[in-house]
Amino acid sequence: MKCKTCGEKAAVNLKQHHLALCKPHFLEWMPEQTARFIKKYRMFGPDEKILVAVSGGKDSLSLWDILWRLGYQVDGLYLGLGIDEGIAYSDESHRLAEKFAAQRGLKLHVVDLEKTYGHSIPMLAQQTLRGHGKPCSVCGLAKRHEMNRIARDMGYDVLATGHNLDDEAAVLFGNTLSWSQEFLLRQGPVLPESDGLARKVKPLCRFYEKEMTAYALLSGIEYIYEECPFAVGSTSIYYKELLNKLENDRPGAKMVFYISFLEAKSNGLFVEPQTVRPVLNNCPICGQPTSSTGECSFCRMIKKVDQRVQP
Ligand code: Q46
Ligand code: ZN
Ligand code: ZN
Repeated sequence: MKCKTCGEKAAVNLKQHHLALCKPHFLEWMPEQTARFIKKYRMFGPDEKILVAVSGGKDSLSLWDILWRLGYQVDGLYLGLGIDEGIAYSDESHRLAEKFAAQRGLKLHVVDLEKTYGHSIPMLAQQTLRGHGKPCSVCGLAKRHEMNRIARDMGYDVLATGHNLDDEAAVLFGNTLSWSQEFLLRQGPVLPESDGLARKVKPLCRFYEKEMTAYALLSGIEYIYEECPFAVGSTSIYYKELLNKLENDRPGAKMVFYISFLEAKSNGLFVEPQTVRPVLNNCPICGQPTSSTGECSFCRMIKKVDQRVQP
């Protein structure tokens, strides 16, 4: 197969786009497409300060690389979750995120949960869930809280995450199975800023996972291959497998599923109900907006665990 642009031997075959490209042209095509999506969905402008949440995986490091190549002012944020079940997942992903930043002279903020709050994710999960369920709910709450805190405190305009099309299609599939109106309304490439919450964007939401792997490998990004050990057996992986079966039989189905949803949404299929929005208060501990009248759920969780583990 030959590169559509130069006729040299192709390195990747993007079946769903009917496009084969050699390595240099693929590495040009990905940032060009990303720039197109940033503009199309009005994610951010050239003067805005971007904070990328990096996990040490292929998607977030590739996103950082692409935004840097496109010339944006973009720093990274690594959250040390303290996960070392079976493999030193957090240590290794931290090492790779640091290495990536150092190689390019980029700034990486690091927040270690255990050092900052006294508890890692497995500790918090152990104390709050008491052995019932995976730590992902606790982890999601902590990640949202910390990403917003750093974005706000350090003066970033926008928070970018490396969710790809496979991630977004799996979330959409889950939201559709239960017709979760609230989640369907919030799902999309941009979640606007509101009441002290940073704008969130997903510039890779139209790239297949396979494309992201090809970008990371061909551009020589060293990333952690292992998934978080708690991801094993998760519902989102199950949905991804189902969607991959569909994609195998009907190439492009995943993309159509997601893009049609975005189009339907912009055509008014999901209309925000005319209800009064809850008044948000500021958490007395961290100052972040919360719908509760007291502390936010993250600070409540930390306080509860502090009390439990006190000798
Ligand atoms: S939520 Fe769950 Fe992830 Fe946190 S505990 Fe691991 S799998 S890292 S995206
Ligand atoms: Zn070429
Ligand atoms: Zn709080």
